[in-house]
Amino acid sequence: MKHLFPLLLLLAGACSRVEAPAPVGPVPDARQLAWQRLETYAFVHYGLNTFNDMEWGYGNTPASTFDPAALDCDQWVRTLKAAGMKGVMLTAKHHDGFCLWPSAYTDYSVKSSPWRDGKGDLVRELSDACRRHGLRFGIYLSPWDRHHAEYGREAYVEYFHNQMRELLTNYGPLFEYWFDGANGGDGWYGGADERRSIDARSYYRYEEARETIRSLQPEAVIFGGTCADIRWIGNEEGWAGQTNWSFVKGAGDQNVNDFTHGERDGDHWLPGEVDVSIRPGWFYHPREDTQLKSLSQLVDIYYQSVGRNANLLLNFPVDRSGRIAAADSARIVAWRQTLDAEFAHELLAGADVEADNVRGGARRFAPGRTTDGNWESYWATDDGVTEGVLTFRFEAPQHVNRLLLQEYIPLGQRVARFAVEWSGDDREWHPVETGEELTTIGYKRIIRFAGVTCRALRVRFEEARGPLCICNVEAYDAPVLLEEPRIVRDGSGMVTLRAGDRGAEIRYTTDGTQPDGSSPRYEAPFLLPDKGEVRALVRDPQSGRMSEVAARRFDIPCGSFRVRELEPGEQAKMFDGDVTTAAYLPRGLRSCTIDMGCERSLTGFAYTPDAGRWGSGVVTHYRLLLDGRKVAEGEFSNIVNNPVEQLVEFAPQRGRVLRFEACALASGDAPSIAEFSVRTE
Ligand code: FUL
Repeated sequence: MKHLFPLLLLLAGACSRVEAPAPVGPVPDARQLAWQRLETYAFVHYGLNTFNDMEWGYGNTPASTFDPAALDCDQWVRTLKAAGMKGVMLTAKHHDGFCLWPSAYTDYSVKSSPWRDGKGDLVRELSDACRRHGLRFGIYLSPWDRHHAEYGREAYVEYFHNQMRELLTNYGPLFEYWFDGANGGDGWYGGADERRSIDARSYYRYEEARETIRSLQPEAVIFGGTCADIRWIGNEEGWAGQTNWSFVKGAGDQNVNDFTHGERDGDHWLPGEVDVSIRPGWFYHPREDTQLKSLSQLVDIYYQSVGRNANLLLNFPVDRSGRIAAADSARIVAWRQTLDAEFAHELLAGADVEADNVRGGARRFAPGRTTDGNWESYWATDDGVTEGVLTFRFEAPQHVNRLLLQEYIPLGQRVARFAVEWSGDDREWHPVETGEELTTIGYKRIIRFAGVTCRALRVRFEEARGPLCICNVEAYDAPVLLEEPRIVRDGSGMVTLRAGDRGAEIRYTTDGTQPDGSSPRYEAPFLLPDKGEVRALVRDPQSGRMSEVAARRFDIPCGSFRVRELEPGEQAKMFDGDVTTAAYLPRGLRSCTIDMGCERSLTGFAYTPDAGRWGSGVVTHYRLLLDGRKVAEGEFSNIVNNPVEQLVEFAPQRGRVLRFEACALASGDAPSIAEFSVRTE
């Protein structure tokens, strides 16, 4: 009888039509659903900043500076398509107000530049290239405009809406429309050169903007503003929360309490988008040519965004010539090839699937729906059943290290906690080893775990907001990733090389040449007491396969410098090459005095704030004195959103004692210094 029961249920289910589970709100609309399925698409930051080596132009740079010699949108789109990107978003206008299209409402645009003799239209060229290659196109239009004389007053809002209409009308269908939330206050503003503050919630008239977008571009999802369809994920580092609900309390994205995780009791569908740049900055800076994110960092970003129920908007800072730099294209194509290799052979398609509950016993909701390759069909449980077990059995032992899960989100996001287990004999079960909290799933969740050879895998759904609706489960055996090594130098000049994989060996050079399999093998930390460059790679001794090359250029070590205001233990954190340890100046102090021990000829300095989760004291405006003379002063643009090393260069200056002054802080009342170093002649 025990065995007959499921059969009878199935028969009963086949005879009567079993209703689909009722939605558990909130649910996505068709536009949000179509967007979610794009998963990965590209951002391009391009404009006057590219030519001025800036992140946030002030709004006073002449339009004539914009002069790419070999701009080629086909090259961008071909590269991005090869990287599996489904669309491209362009900064049609960034905070500096310069327009990449010949707007009828201003001369501060490509039409006043030498590029294509003032007849160019970059928005047109890119949207056309996207159409030719079958990619979607999207627009970023900065609400903040540091150039416009009327910014802060009514006339600017008219201008902003007029420009929006131009972009929505003239360039074909858009998949996404981005309103950036940044507003630093100060700007050139037609020569006024002052600080202007606005109330972003009311000033830009976002409600009206939404109506315009809806009527002219019904497919476009809106990012930012007060009526968003998707939400920022809360950082520019490339990760979503391990718990990531696609909804929040209240409409719009300006009153979200938790961007990174969403809100379980939310009533408004607002899925997350992870925006991050392939280099430290959003715009191109020659000094970042060697600071591309590594292959393994980019692979991590994929798992921490798409693998955590968010979409990935990956930025490419197109270079001054007007092309995606060769290293960036090679890296991103390698990234796609790595992901393709990781997801090459799906293992559950032929496996036997069983569930402990099937909605109404109906075939339509059977567990096999999770492996039929059809996203529209799903396994569901009965009303009131919010826990369940899905078991997959292999014919022969199988090595597995990835599991991909998808909920059928048209009916809402439900799962709040689950476990993944494996068994070698179908009797004893063990949890897989993963660093991840197994909580939410949503549109897609991908779990990486230490490989196991198993006869069976099972997913125990332990908590959900309603009956389970799982439309897809996949398993993979991803090949070992040869991560390039990490290169770190401490204050005394000792260099440590670290590989992600303990089974791999490291080969390196210190003379600026490319290492290969015959370069010296790294055994222990070594001394690099002066300026120099270290390059290293990881090699799999079995197959001889090698990783990409990691390279770092160092100036003199600063561990012998003395900071008058700090205890030795605290000052060491500024010079130890480790950005995860930060010195804080004593409360009330806004500057520190650094004695270099002897006179030196300096050409620059670099500052890194405490970018840790709980870090504060980020210096946004600085002044540097050398033996009492001012040698540099300015703003670290966008340091709050992107708290990476900030390099400031100047004409050579001789001296011994430096004074680093924090003229303004973004948060906290004590300046933080995770790293400080000098550039010498
Ligand atoms: C931020 C901006 O301030 C950055 O410059 C960049 O455009 C990034 C995508 O958004 O808020």
